[in-house]
Amino acid sequence: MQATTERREPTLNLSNPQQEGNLMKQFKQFLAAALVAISASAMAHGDEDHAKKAGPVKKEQKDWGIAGDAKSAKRTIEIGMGDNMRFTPERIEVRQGETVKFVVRNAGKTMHEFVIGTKAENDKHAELMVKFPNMEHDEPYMAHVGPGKTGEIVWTFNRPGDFDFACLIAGHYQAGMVGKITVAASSAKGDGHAHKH
Ligand SMILES: [Cu+2]
Repeated sequence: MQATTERREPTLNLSNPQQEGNLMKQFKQFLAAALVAISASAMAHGDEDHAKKAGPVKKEQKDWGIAGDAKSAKRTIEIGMGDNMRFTPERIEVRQGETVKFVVRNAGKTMHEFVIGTKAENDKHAELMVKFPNMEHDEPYMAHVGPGKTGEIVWTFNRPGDFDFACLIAGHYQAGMVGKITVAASSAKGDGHAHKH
């Protein structure tokens, strides 16, 4: 037994230090390549999103509304996102039936996202994002915005209630990157505009 040899990974064959060095080198190269691949896919995620927005949006009724058409959006709300894990503004009020175009600007140096949902839905989704940080998620009620970029979504709030908007990127949601949306029930039938006498 040679007690003087350096002990490292027990699974490697230490009888040949040269071979061990090569293995280590290969492993490091592999790691470097993997990191490049990961960051490339993270970037592609953002770009891809822009391309997708041009295509037809799938409209599915959610508790917090339904995908809207840009041409019926009479209101634009600008939202700022920052690396301080905050949205500006943090509170939004809309009326039931309103279609809003959100212009979401990322002033930070890291990726952020704007996801509308119920608190319960966002909680669940955020948990998944922690388990699978690279999971693909893209829905008409979310915008993934790269650093310095701007994203847009159009959403129709056809159901009243209190909802959230949030950045579900792992760590961001947990740091409090959440805002509130209140959708006031339209009191009158019709669109409420025609009530002047
Ligand atoms: Cu974020």
